Amino acid sequence: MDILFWHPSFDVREWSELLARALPQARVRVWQPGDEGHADYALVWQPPVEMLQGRKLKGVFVLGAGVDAILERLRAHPGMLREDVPLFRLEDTGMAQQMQEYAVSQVLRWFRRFDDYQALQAQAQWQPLEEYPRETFTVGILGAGVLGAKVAASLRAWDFPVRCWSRSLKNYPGVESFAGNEQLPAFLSGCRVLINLLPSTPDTVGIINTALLSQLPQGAYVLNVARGAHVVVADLLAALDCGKLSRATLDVFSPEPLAPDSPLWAHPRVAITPHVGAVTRPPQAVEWIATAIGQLEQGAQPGGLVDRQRGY
Ligand code: NDP
Ligand code: OXD
Repeated sequence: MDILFWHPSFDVREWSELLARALPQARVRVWQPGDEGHADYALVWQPPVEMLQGRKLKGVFVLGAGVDAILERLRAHPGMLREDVPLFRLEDTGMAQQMQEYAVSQVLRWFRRFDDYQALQAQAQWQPLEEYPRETFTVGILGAGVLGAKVAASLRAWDFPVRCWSRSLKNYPGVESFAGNEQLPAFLSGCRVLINLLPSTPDTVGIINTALLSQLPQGAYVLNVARGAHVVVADLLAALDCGKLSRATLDVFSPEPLAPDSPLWAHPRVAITPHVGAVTRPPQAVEWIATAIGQLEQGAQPGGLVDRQRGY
């Protein structure tokens, strides 16, 4: 079995060793320009167009949860990947726990007003602030898939009211579910905190804009850990500056890295992390891919199949 590998920054040695252990029958090679040799599978992140073009592969595995980058490239170069080659993405493989850590720590920081206390400390002010009632500190999650569902469960464990919004209705314990554009206003009107965990698709690009933000309660908080393309930055800044939003925490940007002259860097009520919400963990990812390849070889259908039309 021949596996092609391409990633702009991953440690190829580590991945090759893990793959050799998990799939001893596989020969793994890093794709080089001009390589048109036989391959059964490809493991990729933002691959060059020529790497996959025309190849009759049994499967392509994207080495992350989001497939927006490869699908955008595919829209620009329709011949880049044959229609009959199944495209898979990673489901969880250790990312859900990281997202839970990020979301819970951020929500608790806002709920306990630690940023406000930090500002008071800078002025040497001893001033207890009014507490936020937990029962109205509702957290709403845009996107209720693999990561959104786990983040919702972790916030429920802290007894916050939690709601989610997705395309189809969900039945997650203790979580209020809203679905479709018609239920978006009702969902938003109760979100003291809005967490974005949607995939970036033609339907969701720019969704966090003035029209959406204006439907949140006054003084809401926004956490974007999905994709930068979801946020209209000028609209977010306007909502912060007029007091509609209390604070925003952003992990993802368009483009990345965030430009040094972006007004987001210095904004006193914006917190920034460099796309570290949940990183791919090689051992778990390889285990998951090896299992999926085993299933494909047996004629079974593994999870993580991407619907190219839907965009996720
Ligand atoms: P999933 O595909 O499992 O979940 C996507 C969710 O979004 C589903 O609930 C889906 O609804 C919903 N959705 C999609 N389109 C729409 C729409 N038009 N309207 C309403 N709901 C919609 O993805 P994951 O949970 O695995 O990952 C989510 C995203 O998180 C990734 O696409 C990636 O961009 C981002 N990410 C960011 C990382 C970081 O480090 N910051 C790391 C990993 C991922 P339904 O269930 O009804 O289909
Ligand atoms: C991903 C990411 O999609 O790292 O996996 O953002």
